[in-house]
Amino acid sequence: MIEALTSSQQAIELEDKYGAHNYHPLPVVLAKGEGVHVWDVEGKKYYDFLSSYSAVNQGHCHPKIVNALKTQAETLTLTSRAFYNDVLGPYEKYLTEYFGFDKVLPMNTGAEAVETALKICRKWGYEKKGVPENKGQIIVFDQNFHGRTTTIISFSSDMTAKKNFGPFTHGFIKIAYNDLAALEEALQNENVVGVLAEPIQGEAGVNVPNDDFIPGISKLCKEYNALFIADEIQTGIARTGSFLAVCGNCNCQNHCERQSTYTRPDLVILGKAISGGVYPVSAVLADNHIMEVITPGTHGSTFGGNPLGCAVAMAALEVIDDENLTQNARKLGELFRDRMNQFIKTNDLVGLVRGKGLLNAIVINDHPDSSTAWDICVALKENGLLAKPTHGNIIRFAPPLVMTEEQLHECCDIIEKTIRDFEQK
Ligand code: IF1
Repeated sequence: MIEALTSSQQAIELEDKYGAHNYHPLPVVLAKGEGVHVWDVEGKKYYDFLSSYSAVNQGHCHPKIVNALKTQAETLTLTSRAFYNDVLGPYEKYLTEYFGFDKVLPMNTGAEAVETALKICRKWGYEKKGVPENKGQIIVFDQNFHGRTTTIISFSSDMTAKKNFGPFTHGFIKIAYNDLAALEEALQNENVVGVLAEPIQGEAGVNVPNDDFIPGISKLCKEYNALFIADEIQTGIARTGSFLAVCGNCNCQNHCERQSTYTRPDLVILGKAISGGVYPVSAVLADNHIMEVITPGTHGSTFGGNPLGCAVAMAALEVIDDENLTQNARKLGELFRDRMNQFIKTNDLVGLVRGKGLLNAIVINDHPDSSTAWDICVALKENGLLAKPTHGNIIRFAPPLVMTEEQLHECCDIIEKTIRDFEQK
């Protein structure tokens, strides 16, 4: 019998005693979520300004997505891929048409999808580009975050995520982000089979590259016959004010119309908000000439493409359209950065604000090793808004995309008041 929790402190003590200490959460214990709000065990209400790292773009417990979960859960949850099921095909059609690719390989977590994309890229390199087997190299970028499997941390810059987990996987070349000259130099290596990039580096502190960086990756990959792999796990699904962050400044209202500014990667990796934070779903999208290197027995997963996840994902993506969340993210993101830039003129603690759509961050004017950003997040919690530093002195602000303009202004009021009070301490 699971004992009912009577206090937040009790929950924290249970996690401390029985759970691995692989996180250092803010001292708040959530018990309920609805839209842009969450409540703790004692019933205190908060604005969620992290959205579970951009997995809850559609808002907590969105009724349409939860209903899709319930309906499918009472019908058929898992068949494995040993057999067909009546949801996977329709989902694959829906997803590939939604984002404009020929095929999808369905997986579960983001890291699994990243691993899948790396495997597809390597196999394409050997079987299509003619790179000698086991010599394939994939270019990655400093300060990347793509997950926590052994292969992925093999090319991480974060020693905390990497130290003492070796030996590591070979075949990766790491270069400076946002540097097309360095990329062209690295592409001189004929064994390069791909380039893996986040359109905006989330964990690095919402690192927004120059406008020409993403299109430049695509152009150079075509020139040097390498695959451009876009990791849109955190930036995708309307978060940055377009369906995919690689859509750049594309203003199309439809999915992936080949607008002039649209950069089309060779592989797109999706996760997190593809299911609205209701169920683990991830995916790799590519066209036939790439995806055809995957044949029976070369890749798979017990839960990959399960009916429950497919039903949830279709509902979650419909919500993005139904509620115009891409346009809302773009509009509210501009509003948020305007408010923060006005605020920055009035105080010394916040150095700058940066981001795109509703993926933003502020840089605190203190040493990255100081606890100031953390302490500000604890003070924000006391004032009813939940956010968490990415690294050191950077606080990421990423509310659900269903937020209204009035709610966003209220949140900016909370952020500004909290930092002003903090500064006056
Ligand atoms: C943690 C960070 C964010 C991701 C990108 C792949 C993955 C992620 C761009 C892997 C996952 C999560 C993981 C979670 C915290 C969070 C995170 F702080 F770790 F870096 F969002 F910035 N590509 N990001 O952001 O997807 O396997 O987790 O489903 O590991 O602490 P996953």
